[in-house]
Amino acid sequence: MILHIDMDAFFAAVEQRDNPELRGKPVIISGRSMRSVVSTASYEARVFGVKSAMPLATALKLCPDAVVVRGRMDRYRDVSGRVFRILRNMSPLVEPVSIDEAYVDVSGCERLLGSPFHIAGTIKHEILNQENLTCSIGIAPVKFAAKIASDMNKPDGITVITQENMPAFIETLPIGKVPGVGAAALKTMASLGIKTLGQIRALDDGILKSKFGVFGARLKHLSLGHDAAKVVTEYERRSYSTETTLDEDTLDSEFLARILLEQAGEVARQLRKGGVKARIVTLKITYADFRQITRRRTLDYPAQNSEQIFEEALRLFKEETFYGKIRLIGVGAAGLLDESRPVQASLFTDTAVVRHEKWEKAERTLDSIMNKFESIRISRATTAELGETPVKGKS
Ligand code: TTP
Ligand code: MG
Repeated sequence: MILHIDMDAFFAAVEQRDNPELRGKPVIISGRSMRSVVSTASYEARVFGVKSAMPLATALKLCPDAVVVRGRMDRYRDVSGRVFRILRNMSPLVEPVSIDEAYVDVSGCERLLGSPFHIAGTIKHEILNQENLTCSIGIAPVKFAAKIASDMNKPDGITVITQENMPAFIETLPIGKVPGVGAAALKTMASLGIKTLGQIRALDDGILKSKFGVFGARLKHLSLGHDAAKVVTEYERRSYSTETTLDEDTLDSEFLARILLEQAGEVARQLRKGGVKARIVTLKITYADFRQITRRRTLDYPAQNSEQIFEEALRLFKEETFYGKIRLIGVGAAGLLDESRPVQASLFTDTAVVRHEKWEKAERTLDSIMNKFESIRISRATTAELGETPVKGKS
């Protein structure tokens, strides 16, 4: 199951928490000029119709007694960081969406932490205890439903949509609530007589495609309760890569393989420096005519050493049928995992694991030698700058 957590009236709640005088009062977070727009408002101000993105002048007409507070972004970022830490203590699969919003996949945590509903309760409890703030949580088998659910009992609510409830949820869900359906799409929906997500199911794929393009196919999936989107951690979104534009276009595979080896070493070094391992290795090639291809492979065992990355990049290289000379070649690593996250070694042959670990150890030793070497170079450069050792040419 997937949880979607969204803090209640986030900026305003932080201000009310930090300043007891603001509690129970209508508070608007905004710039002070009358031309500013409302960033958010406390629930006391929302009763009057004050909303995010509304001009401050309009908001003050609706609610003249509101206290206008200038936002403190640094403060909200700090709080957000601590809230995300609470979430990461529950499950490693946390996807931050915005400063006050995240998905957490709790599928693997139930034996340890209890039912998703129980985990949601624990999260709310922790956030209240440690930060004195409330949030709302949606629980569902898929992301889009969890996101909609978190908004259904705001503030301070938990809403669960079970697998069994999904068909009924979809049947009655107003189409405008589906993430991605904006004002324009809503108008088209109205012209087609579509009011709920459930009605999409009966719509012909051709019509969906002609009216909404690729989003049409996604809507069809959602109407069937399918959402392929996975919870993607920050690490997984990041990637490391390096590429080289060749002095001369070439098809000399031995030469290109040597470059791949060097690039694999560089990528592996970046991974170790970042404290991450990669599950995906990519190969990028630009032909002399600028046509570009990228190939990727998911590894059986997350990599952090150059041997493994080189092996995979070379394999991708060998699988490719080249139709012309190459002008640029590059290696990348994606699908990153925290290096401290244990890998289920039982899934792999022991010899492979031992071999990878040996390489990693060797390269770490090399890293530390290189680091020392770099600091020697730096200290030499500093001395040189001070004029003690005259240096000529490149070091
Ligand atoms: P939201 O989660 O959209 O709003 P909220 O947390 O204030 O209220 P709710 O209880 O409905 O979740 O946005 C989070 C923060 O992002 C919000 O506190 C202020 C900021 N924000 C803006 O600055 N401008 C905007 O237009 C919106 C929507 C949010
Ligand atoms: Mg919020």
